Amino acid sequence: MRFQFKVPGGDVSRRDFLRSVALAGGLLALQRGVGASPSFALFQDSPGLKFHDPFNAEPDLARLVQSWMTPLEHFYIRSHGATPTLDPGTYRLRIVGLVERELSLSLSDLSSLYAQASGIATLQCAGNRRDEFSLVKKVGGVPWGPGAIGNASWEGVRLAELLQAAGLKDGARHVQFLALDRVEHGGTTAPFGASIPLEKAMAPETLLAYAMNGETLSPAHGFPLRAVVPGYFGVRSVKWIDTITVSAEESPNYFQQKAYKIMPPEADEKTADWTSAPPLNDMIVNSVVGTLDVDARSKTPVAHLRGYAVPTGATGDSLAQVEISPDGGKSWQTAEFSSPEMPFCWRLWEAKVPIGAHVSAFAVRATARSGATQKPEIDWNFKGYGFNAYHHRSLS
Ligand SMILES: Nc1nc2c(c(=O)[nH]1)N[C@H]1C(S)=C(S)[C@@H](COP(=O)(O)O)O[C@H]1N2
Ligand SMILES: [Mo]
Repeated sequence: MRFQFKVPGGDVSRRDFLRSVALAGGLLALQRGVGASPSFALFQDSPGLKFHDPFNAEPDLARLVQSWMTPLEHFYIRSHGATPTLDPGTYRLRIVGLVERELSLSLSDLSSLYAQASGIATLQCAGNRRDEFSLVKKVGGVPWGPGAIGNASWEGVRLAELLQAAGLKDGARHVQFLALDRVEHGGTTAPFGASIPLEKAMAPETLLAYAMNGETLSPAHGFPLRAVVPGYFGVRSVKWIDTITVSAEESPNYFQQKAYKIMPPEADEKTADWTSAPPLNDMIVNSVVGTLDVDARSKTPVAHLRGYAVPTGATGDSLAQVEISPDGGKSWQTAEFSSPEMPFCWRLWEAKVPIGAHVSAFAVRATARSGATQKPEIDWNFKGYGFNAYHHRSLS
C-alpha cells in the first residue's frame, strides 16, 4: 500500500492550504534562527500536559480523544534527558558510513535541495499504558497512563531521498540515528541513538521532519530535525538528529541494544538476555476508552464511550473493528469509527451502549485486518513495554 499524503474529508484543501502556509512561515522563522527557545520554556507553557518528571509528559485522556489530529499542547513528550538547545544557523546533519559520498547538510540545504515530503502518522511510546502492568507487579520507568500517544502531520524530507543522494554501498542493512541530547545512564552520559532496518529507512513514509502540524518543531519534539518512522514505536523516531550512519549492523547504542525489547515474564535486569531478543519496532494493536458519559434521560440509561485505537505498525495493516463489552467480555457491541482511516494512523471511535442491570464497567478491544487482536490479559515484562490487554473503564 502506498503512503498517502492527503487528509480525506470535507475541508481538506483549505486545511492543507493553511498547513502549507503555516509551514512556509515556520521554515522562514527557522532559517532566520527564530524558534530556538531555551530548553525548559515548554514546561511552563504546557497547561495541556501532565508532567511525570521534567522531561516526560502526557495529556489528559479526555482531551486526547477529542481530536484526530493531536494539537501540540496535547502531544506527549518522552525524552530520556534534557532538551538540548541547538542553533539552527550552525546545525548540520551528517550522513556517513556505507555511502558513496558523505553528506553534511544545513537546514537550508535540506529544504532547498530536496523535495518537501509530509505525512500524517501516529507516534506512540512503547511504554504507553505501562501503569497497568504495575497493577500486577511493579515495573520501573515512567509510569505512563494511556496518553503516551498522539497523531500529527510531519513535514520534512524523505529519508530515502537523502540516502539515494549519498549513494548506498554494498552491505548496507541498517540506518543508525545518533542524537545531540545527553542521557545519563549507569554512571555515564551519552547521546540517545537507535536504528531501523534499511528497508524501513527507504520506505516512502519514513521522514526527517523539521515541522509538526505545520509549525517548526518545538524544542521538546526534536528541533531542528527529527526522524519520523511511521508504524514503529516512538523510540526509533530519534529527535535532535546529529549523525545518520548507514551500516551493516544495528546501532550499538544502549537504547537499541539494552532497552526497548520485550523480555519473558521471569526475566529481570540481571538475567535478561538482551542479545537474542529482537528490537521492539512495529507497534501492536491497541485501544483505549477515553471518555464515558452517561445519558440517564432514557428509560434504560445509555453509556456514551469514545476512545482511540491503533492497528499494528505493519505496512498495509489497518483496523477491522473496535468492540465494547459491558459484561467482562461475554458479549460485545461494535463501535463506530468517527475519524478517517489513514495508513500508520490511529482512529477515534465511539459507541452508545445500554447500561443494563449489573453493568459496572466496560472493556474495549480492537482487531486489525491482519488478524491481530487484543487479549483480556498479557504477559508481564519487567521493562513494562507493549501493554495492550483490554482497556477497562468503570461506571463510577
Ligand atoms: N534524541 C532522542 N530522541 C528520542 C527520544 C529521546 O529521549 N532522545 N525518545 C524517544 C522515544 S522513547 C519516544 S516515544 C519519542 C517521543 O517523541 P515525542 O517526545 O515527540 O512525543 O521520541 C523518541 N526519540
Ligand atoms: Mo518511547
